[in-house]
Amino acid sequence: MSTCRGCGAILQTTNPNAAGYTPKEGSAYCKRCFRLIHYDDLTVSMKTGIDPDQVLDGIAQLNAAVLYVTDLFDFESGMIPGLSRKIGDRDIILACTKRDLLPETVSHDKIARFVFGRLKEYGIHVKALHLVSGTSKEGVDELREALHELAKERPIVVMGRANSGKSTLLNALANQAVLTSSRYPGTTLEFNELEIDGLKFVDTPGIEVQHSMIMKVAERELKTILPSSTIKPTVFQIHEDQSYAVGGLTRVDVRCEGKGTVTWYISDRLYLHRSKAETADDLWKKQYGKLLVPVPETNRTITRTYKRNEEKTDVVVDGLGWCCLSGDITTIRVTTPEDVNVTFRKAML
Ligand SMILES: Nc1nc2c(ncn2[C@@H]2O[C@H](COP(=O)(O)OP(=O)(O)OP(=O)(O)O)[C@@H](O)[C@H]2O)c(=O)[nH]1
Ligand SMILES: [Mg+2]
Repeated sequence: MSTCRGCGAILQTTNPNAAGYTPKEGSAYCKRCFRLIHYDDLTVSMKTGIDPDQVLDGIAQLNAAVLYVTDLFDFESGMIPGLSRKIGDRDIILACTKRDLLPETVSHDKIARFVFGRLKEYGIHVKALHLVSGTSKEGVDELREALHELAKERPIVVMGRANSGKSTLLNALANQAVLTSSRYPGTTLEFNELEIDGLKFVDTPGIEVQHSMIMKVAERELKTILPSSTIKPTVFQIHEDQSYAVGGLTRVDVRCEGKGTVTWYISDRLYLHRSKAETADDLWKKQYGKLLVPVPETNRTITRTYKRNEEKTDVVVDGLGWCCLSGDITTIRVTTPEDVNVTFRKAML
């Protein structure tokens, strides 16, 4: 049985609503990939339904070297629990992709130091780290060389969270758009082999981004929340308590006992509203869903409070971005939809 070149699904001509459907026998791509590639139109959503354990177990069963792909913008989402347990003994190269989304002025060394620090905390060991971009092709030639050295007659399996940029990176390595990529998580549906310069690669379905803002908004809003060009940080110098609303998706209230700086790293298509702490509740109540859009698909929220020490701290909301806090900001309250991960970390940039 043949499979779709774009997503790996088994091609079939009987069920238009299921994966792999094509109206024409002998097609190279399924209808879903065809619509995604040519019209950016998602006919069948697979943001849930791909079993992460099955994917990890499938990867573990291959006698392969591993290209682990994480997204530098959504870095915390990319750290996969159980990864060391299941494939920790493999030869792993980590490709941190979407380098083009971070300001060019930030040095590679600084980012690499950050990444190695986080890997240590998560207990993940890799042979090498490459900072790359599948869209601008930065770092791709060096990665290709490293993969040739790593492979030693074995295939290379490409793994990572959904939407991290695996298929885009493989297309960049191949110098042609063979695989389907899209902003909708769950684009690649099955293990999908392809050969590049004599090396055998296996593209895999992304591990579901369960606790991310991506899962809490309607698919049409992904265009708003996912950045597509270099992030321009928005900087606020503050002297009093303040509140920030990212549309109706997240609210961050900060207590400032002197002078502080709040720098936001989010998509420039998102509406960021700053207000004084006293007026923030009223604003949220009156403007939620009006001025403060987009809103999540759920009304259930959770608020976390964090006491900051001296370190420059990032408050990261999976799938949305982060804000960096420094100076005399002492307490931070973060409100997000329930079940979205929030991480307080030493500043990345
Ligand atoms: N700016 C930027 N966007 C990227 C880069 N790589 C991927 N993207 C975008 O990220 C989104 C996801 O890319 P995919 O290649 O489909 O990601 P994937 O990891 O294969 O996703 P699944 O198949 O769902 O697991 C798409 O909108 C890509 O255009 C990159 O290096 N830079
Ligand atoms: Mg893919």
